[in-house]
Amino acid sequence: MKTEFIVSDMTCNHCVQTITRAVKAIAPTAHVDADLASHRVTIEPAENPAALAAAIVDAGYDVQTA
Ligand SMILES: [Cu+2]
Repeated sequence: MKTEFIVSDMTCNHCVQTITRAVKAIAPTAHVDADLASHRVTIEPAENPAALAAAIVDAGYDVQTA
């Protein structure tokens, strides 16, 4: 299963790295695609989307379900 979030305050490559690291911390084998232009973060597979969203929030970002 794939999940997509909109992270509107993901504005630079540092944000991308921080968010990718936060996701990988709880889903080490997931593929994370973070697109700055659309602010869209795609995670696949995403077995626990709520936990992934919480990890991104904990990293300091605002998460909306895409
Ligand atoms: Cu940034």
